[in-house]
Amino acid sequence: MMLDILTAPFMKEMTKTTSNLYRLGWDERNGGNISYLLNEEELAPYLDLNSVRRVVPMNFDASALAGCYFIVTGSGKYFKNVIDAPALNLGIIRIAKDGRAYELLWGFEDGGLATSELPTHLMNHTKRLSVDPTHRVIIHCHATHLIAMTFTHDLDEVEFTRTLWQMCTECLVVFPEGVGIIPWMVPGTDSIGKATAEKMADMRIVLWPHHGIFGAGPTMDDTFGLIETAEKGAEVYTAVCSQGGIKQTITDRQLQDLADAFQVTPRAGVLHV
Ligand code: 2HA
Ligand code: ZN
Repeated sequence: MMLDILTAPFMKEMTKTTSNLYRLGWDERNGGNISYLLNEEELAPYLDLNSVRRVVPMNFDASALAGCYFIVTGSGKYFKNVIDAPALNLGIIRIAKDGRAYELLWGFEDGGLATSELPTHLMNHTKRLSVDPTHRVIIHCHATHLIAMTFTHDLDEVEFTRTLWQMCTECLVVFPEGVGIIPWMVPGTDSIGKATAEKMADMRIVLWPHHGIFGAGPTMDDTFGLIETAEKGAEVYTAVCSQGGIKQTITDRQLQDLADAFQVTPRAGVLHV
């Protein structure tokens, strides 16, 4: 007999994370999307993996992920509503053998589809898995202060990274590789997926100016924590600017000492020591 899938650990992580993102104000309306790579052993107690509900074609090649399972948020669905109706707002999909479709195994019960940002999610997963075999989670959200900062701060990655590192001592330790920034682009497209995934080769955070952020990591906690930490840096920056600007900050020398103490390697070219 199958266990109740609503009690599965990965399901709880999805409902908790979508609720938290909503509560934090980073996923208004249908904003944001999450995809979480699952393995067969995690799913098998809850789901008949031979029973495909629907096959949905995709217009890009995801063959690098053929046979991979993901739990994903739905296109047009509200994070606010996930906790009360997971089977409407979430879906479990498997990438088809030829990489040109996904098979829906569970969820999207009103005929819904996987997130509109699926190309970016799948391209990011492919890229992150090629550099980190433990990788599993991609989260996109509309983190308020980070979006605001893309209006007021230089969009140069090195400058943006240094500012975030300066705003909270934790930032450098949590994302020593810094943040990637792509140009403004139309969301939901293959092109924005490709541009984001290119950055994901070296970085787990990519900013979409005037839109939001993508984060990647091996666990839901880790990925959520990464986004939270970057957003905290941006929130502090906002307060600092509104208090009249920076009078003193963490120096590059101090940031290097911090990196040495925590044994992380800061992105090259940011610190001048
Ligand atoms: O799914 O956030 O970028 C809604 C979005 C698109
Ligand atoms: Zn978005």
